[in-house]
Amino acid sequence: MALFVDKTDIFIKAGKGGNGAVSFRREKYVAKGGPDGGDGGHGGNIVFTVDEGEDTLVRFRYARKFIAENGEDGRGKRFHGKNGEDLVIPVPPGTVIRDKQTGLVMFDMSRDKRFIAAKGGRGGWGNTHFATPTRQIPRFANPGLPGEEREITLEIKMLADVGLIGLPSVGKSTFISRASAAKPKVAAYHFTTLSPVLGVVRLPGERHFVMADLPGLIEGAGEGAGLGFEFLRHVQRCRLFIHVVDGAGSEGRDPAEDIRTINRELERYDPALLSRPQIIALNKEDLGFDPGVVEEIRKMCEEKGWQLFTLSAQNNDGVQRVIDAAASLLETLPALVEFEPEFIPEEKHEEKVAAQRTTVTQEGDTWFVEGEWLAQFIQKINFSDRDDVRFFQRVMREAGVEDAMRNAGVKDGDTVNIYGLEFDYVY
Ligand SMILES: Nc1nc2c(ncn2[C@@H]2O[C@H](COP(=O)(O)OP(=O)(O)OP(=O)(O)O)[C@@H](O)[C@H]2O)c(=O)[nH]1
Ligand SMILES: [Mg+2]
Repeated sequence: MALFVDKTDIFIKAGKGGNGAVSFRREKYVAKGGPDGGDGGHGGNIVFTVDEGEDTLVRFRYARKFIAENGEDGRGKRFHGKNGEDLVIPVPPGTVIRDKQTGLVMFDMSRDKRFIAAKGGRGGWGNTHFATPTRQIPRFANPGLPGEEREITLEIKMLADVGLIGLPSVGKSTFISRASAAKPKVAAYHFTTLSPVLGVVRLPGERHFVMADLPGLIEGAGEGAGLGFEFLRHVQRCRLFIHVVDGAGSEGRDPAEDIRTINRELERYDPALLSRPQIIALNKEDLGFDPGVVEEIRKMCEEKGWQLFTLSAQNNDGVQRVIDAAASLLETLPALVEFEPEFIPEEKHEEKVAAQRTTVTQEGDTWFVEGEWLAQFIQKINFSDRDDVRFFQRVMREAGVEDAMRNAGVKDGDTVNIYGLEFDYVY
């Protein structure tokens, strides 16, 4: 059996930014030139891309740590450190990336073919940035910032238009082998199919749709029984279900009850699945159906708005009618389900918690305003850009930094230093 891995946890870490350099120009006959320390390079990002040829996450079984390159430190003569290379991780189409801790969706790789899951740290500023009229000889530079890191969960949710659902041994694999070129194993025992199989169903005029044969579902699947739970995630994207039923009750079961069982499990797993359209494919007609049972199912289908077909997949009798019905129904249905990103990286929260993490202390004539977030935030601001400066002012105000300064006793005209940015305070 081919090894099938469709869910796995990995650790990703973007590169650290290089440190800014402290350096001074050396000139003939000049004791000490101006600062010329260059900036550190940015750390490499962790980037996910789609590999169309891949359909499992098996390559992540042994490789679970992904660390992108660090940025190089800046050097004298304004040399900018080299940026770290991005680390590119290809994943199969339909992979959903979640934050492991919260379980929230970070990105669905069917929305776009490229996603930066962890940003590299910014390189630190060299001391060239810190020369001010009051400080001609800045003997410090900023350190590079750490890259983002987190545990994430990768999960394949197959990109199939139609999902074949049903109890074990009802004939799902037989059906897909008639409807497409896919040739999954067919056998009389339960759980013959152990991993999802995709088949392309060809239609007239070069059209097609993608169908997925899934392992059988059983009572309790929605809560983890059997193999069903493992694979129910794959049907979440499906636009339509072909619900295969052993209409002859050949294993001594009641076909109408079987339909209810499967729907209960769908609902338990994800209530949204219950409103997905279904076509009931009453299979094994060659074994003979009880007319009373067929009548009961017909009523149930009318009530639910499901189409009903009888067929014998084994004899290839009636399969085409189910395909045709599925094809025309698909034309009326919305596109494949995509998962919205729900995860908000911490950075966006930083302004809100900023106030509690800001300290204002006086040393000599200068007020120092400090806070870990502030050290990072200030590096993102380009002080020669008016919009950036306005943004900076707004954050200082809204994050409560100005209040903190006033409360500490900073007065109009006092000298304030925020990580090397020195200025006269103006109310
Ligand atoms: N008589 C009859 N037998 C069928 C028909 N379709 C499938 N079978 C038989 O039913 C058994 C199960 O068929 P599969 O196609 O493997 O069933 P499945 O639903 O894929 O089963 P799992 O993968 O175990 O969930 C096999 O012995 C098939 O030959 C049919 O139309 N008539
Ligand atoms: Mg099967």
